[in-house]
Amino acid sequence: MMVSTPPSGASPDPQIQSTISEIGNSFAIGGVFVEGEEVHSGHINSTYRATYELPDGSRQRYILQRINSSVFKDPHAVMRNVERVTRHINSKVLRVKKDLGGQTLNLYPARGGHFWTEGKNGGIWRCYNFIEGCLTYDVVENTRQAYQAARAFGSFQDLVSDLPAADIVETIPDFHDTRKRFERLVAVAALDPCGRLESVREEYDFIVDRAGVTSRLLELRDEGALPVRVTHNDTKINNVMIDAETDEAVCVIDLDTVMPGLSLYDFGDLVRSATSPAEEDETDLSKVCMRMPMFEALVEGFLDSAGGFLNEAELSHLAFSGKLITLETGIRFLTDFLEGDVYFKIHRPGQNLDRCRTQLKLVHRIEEQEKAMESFVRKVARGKR
Ligand code: ADP
Ligand code: GN1
Ligand code: MG
Repeated sequence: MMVSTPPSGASPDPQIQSTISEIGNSFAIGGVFVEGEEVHSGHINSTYRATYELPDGSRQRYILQRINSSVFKDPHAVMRNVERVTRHINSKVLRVKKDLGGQTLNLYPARGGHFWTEGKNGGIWRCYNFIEGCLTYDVVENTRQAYQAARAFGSFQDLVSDLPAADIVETIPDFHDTRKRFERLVAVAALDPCGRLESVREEYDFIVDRAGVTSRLLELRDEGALPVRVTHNDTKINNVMIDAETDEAVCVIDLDTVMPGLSLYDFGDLVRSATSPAEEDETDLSKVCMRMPMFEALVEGFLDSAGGFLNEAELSHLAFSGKLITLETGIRFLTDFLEGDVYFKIHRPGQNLDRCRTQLKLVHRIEEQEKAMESFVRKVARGKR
């Protein structure tokens, strides 16, 4: 599925119109409010596209977004990070490339001097420029999109590499600590607050069988083999805007989890979200697979932009990172299902369990091809030395 414009003919929800026009009024944006529509991609924040008409009759679009404050306990800290990161990227793009022709993410100031405003019913809202001419994909359609997305996230890492880690707050502590994610699943399963454990025995056992791998990157980090860098941490494929005509990756979005992390988390989440042709909540598990050509395109793209700074340990764990982050995400979906769906947005009962199942199936598919994936990485890395 891709996300661009809302379904045509859908009648605007009056509640959304009044909320969005009111929130839009708080920001320093020009023109007359025309309409607001909810964007239904993304599992965390509430996102709306707002259209304004300018005096010359042209239209200008913006993204208005309410930060999910049960996921981000300190939304003001999230905003400080996003301000810091967008400022850094914009000034660097201007200084280094001397070109702002491409689109970058920009926050608009709100009345009162901040880059956020508080909604009437609470909640912290922000306003971004709308990245025009682009789509986001939940499922990658071709290898060019995969290559482009991976290259964009590698470049993003390069761009933020000189951002002092001390300037960035950890918006969600231990976000990619797979071991802690696993331990939390075990703790929640022991309590089984919604009485759902019996229905997920198979999935739970699949994860417990793989407990051994959950600490591997953490140990390498603690030994100093894997450097801690400022990373994106949520490189899901629909967090990069892709040009609708050329399939070029135009702009990395969703900056809420930019914080110190491992490069491998970013590559791993690309493998998780870009190699399977199935939707994340697909119920026909026979559709889930790890498409080798997509993996190869991800490796090529990531190494074209990040290959110059990745070390040997990072390179030799690229394939493993795909398996690990897919397992970790399966663990997180299962934990949320057992807890009663309190973290990820769901649109139907059982959706988090379906999401968990596709992740575990993909882990299995990666395991079957892990050797071939590793040898492809070695081949490409050798060629780039
Ligand atoms: P979440 O944290 O809920 O995933 P995102 O910031 O990823 O929120 O936004 C959700 C979706 O909204 C994205 O996948 C994308 O389709 C759309 N979107 C977000 N920011 C922009 C933007 N600046 N321009 C155009 N579309 C955007
Ligand atoms: C969430 O926000 P979104 O939809 O881009 C989640 C990621 C998960 C992903 C799974 C802050 O990403 O960590 O990998 O869902 N974001 C947060 O689809 O938890
Ligand atoms: Mg997102």
